[in-house]
Amino acid sequence: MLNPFETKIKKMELKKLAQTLDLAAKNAKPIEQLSLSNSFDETTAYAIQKASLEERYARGEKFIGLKMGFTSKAKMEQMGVHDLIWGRLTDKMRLENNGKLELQKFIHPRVEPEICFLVKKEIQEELTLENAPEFIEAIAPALEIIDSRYQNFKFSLEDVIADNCSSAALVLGEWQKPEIDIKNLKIDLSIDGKIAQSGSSNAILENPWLSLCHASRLAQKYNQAIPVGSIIMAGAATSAVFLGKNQQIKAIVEELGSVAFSTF
Ligand code: OOG
Ligand code: MG
Repeated sequence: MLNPFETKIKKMELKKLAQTLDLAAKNAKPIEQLSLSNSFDETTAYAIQKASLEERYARGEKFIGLKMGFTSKAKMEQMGVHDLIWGRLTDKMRLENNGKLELQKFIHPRVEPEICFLVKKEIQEELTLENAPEFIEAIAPALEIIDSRYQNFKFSLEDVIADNCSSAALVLGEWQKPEIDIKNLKIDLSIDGKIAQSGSSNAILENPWLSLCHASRLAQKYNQAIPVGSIIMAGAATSAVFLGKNQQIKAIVEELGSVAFSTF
């Protein structure tokens, strides 16, 4: 047990680390991995993440949902990290479908194709594969733009959790009926009309619905509400690809359709 004085120090340090990460994102200036000079566990990493989001909320950004990370082997292997993570999304991160992404606002952004769920009933329990569909209004093809605030996109599991799981931006395609079977759908990521990554929705925990179940479990564990209208990104189906200027990015998900943006 920490005595109240130690708790206070800890809170101050937490806030300082959260502000450091928030500023790095805001100014698009990378920082050294926090774990190189601080020792903190996964629970503390989530507390830093929460505190960094509070900086965003204080600037008027609104919570819009959650994202799951490292739900596919391709991503785990690419980043050398081996556990599921989750982060929080805000309205400012959302770019309209076919919109333009200004690369200058990011450090070293990468893009990855995903699937996104829209919540129709508040989630206050850990969902199962059986009851999860009752909570979902629609499903859309999605693109996530991740941008680690750490130099060289290098981090430990605790570092990336504290950094809100590299969340930077997202684009959603048109919402589709949730009855569509989303297992085993082909997912392609194309850049300037050429396929850059190709995978299957099966790569997402062998069933993207399972990612939603994990999101509900983790939200319960960390006391994060998932109100009606929230979105939940299931995690990338392929490795992520670095973005360059003046590119046309598109994800095509079999049955669900496509989603796109361009860079400048
Ligand atoms: C962390 C974010 C992982 C996913 O879909 O697996 C993620 C990172 O790779 O920087 O968003
Ligand atoms: Mg992702």
